[in-house]
Amino acid sequence: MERSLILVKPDGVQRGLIGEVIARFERRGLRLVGAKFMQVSLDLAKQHYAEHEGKPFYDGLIAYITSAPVMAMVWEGPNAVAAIRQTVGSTKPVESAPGTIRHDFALEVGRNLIHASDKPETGARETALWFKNDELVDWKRDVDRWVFEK
Ligand code: D4T
Repeated sequence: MERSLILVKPDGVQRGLIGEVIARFERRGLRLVGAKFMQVSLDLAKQHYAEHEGKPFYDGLIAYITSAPVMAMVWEGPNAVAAIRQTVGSTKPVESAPGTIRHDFALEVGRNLIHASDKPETGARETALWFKNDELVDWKRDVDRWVFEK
């Protein structure tokens, strides 16, 4: 089953949007496998955003993600990465489709509320970076057969 790391970033936490974000993924039919409320260390922030090192927005990005607590979660489902990216919306909130999280709650790329893994391989890598194996719950829901075709 495909997995994606979701972070409700510091602005989303401060604005009281954790529940809103969780509700949207629950309604979509995705299954939660791990969650923790945490302060991001500088070391973890640098590992998470390693691909952006050297870019003009890098320092601001590290400062933003470490500025206050985040809600880190792993969600799974068939095509979870694509489904979640669709629900999240484009990186730039003003380019996000109406009805997406970033469209409905954000205006600026540097305050875009939420992170979601961009590829299935990234989902696996980011899950391993943010969560230990014993923090992830392998479980089934009674409703799974009504949401998942197989
Ligand atoms: P994240 O990784 O935060 O979910 O965002 P995306 O996956 O949608 O977008 P990304 O990796 O391209 O960018 C990571 C992060 O950098 C910020 N950013 C990005 C920025 O501040 N200015 C920029 O021009 C870009 C491209 C926002 C998200």
